[in-house]
Amino acid sequence: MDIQELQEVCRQVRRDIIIMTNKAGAGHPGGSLSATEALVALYFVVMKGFDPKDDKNPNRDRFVLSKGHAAPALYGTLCERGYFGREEFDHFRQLHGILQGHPDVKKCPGVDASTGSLGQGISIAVGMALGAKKTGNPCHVYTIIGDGESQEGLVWEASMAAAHYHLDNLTVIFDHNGLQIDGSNDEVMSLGDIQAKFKAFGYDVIDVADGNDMQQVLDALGEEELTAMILDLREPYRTPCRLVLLEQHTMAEAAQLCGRPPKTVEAQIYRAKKMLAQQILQRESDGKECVHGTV
Ligand SMILES: Cc1ncc(C[n+]2csc(CCOP(=O)(O)OP(=O)(O)O)c2C)c(N)n1
Ligand SMILES: [Mg+2]
Repeated sequence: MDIQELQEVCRQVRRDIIIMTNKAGAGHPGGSLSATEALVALYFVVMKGFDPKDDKNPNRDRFVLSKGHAAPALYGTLCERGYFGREEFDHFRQLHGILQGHPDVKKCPGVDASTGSLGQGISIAVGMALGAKKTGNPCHVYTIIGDGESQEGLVWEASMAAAHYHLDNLTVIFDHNGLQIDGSNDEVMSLGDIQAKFKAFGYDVIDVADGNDMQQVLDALGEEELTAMILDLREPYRTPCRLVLLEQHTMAEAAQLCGRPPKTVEAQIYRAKKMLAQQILQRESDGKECVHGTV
């Protein structure tokens, strides 16, 4: 598949994320959209041995979505990869559907681990990688964690174990979108120098300047020594824009879409507008082009 085809798959996954979460009136569109390129790169290019018709191949690579609330992005990718049909999206987050709010290994084809409790997915991935090493299984284990998720102590316990057992068959992808449910990382609990922290825990780190750029994501995942990859998604205009777009809904609808009380959503939109205004001013003072209202 060439880069244009992969980008087209990403566009389709993005459409599906929006349609799924809108129809269900719940879910996490933001964290799903930010992880789209990483997931499509993994399932269409990087991971070996994935085949919807032969899901039980013991030597195939493994994937754990540690930030399990980004399930819509995983579902969109698995559908594009042929694990199930698009009609399943109609039952997203419904009782007895295969596409639960968080990935369920017993219900959804192609899912390798049930996740959703932040911090646990990376721990499962470490266990899988350790098990593979001990049994001589050549598979590689990939996991995506969120930046808010890294505030969980479990992430660092798992990382310490990964270093102790020399798990060079594990790659942690860190989705650094700068936001979590209650605001920006900096407002909730600032992460400090996250690259230095991963390095101190023994990872070989690559910082990807734009985690929504398919070529950059593929280049980083192609590196031999890679054990941790930081997807930087905090480029101005991305996330605030999405939040402000929610204003097109009534506050009750917007709150339902975010899965948060109206007051919290209102506060986030207010903050997003402030960020956007600052970014527009900054862009103008840097002499960069800026189209008001459509950024
Ligand atoms: C242990 C645990 N605590 C709280 C939650 C509720 N929760 C779901 S998503 C989320 C924010 C996660 O932020 P981040 O990891 O940055 O995700 P992203 O920005 O990618 O959506 C929280 C607190 C949870 N799922 N698990
Ligand atoms: Mg985040």
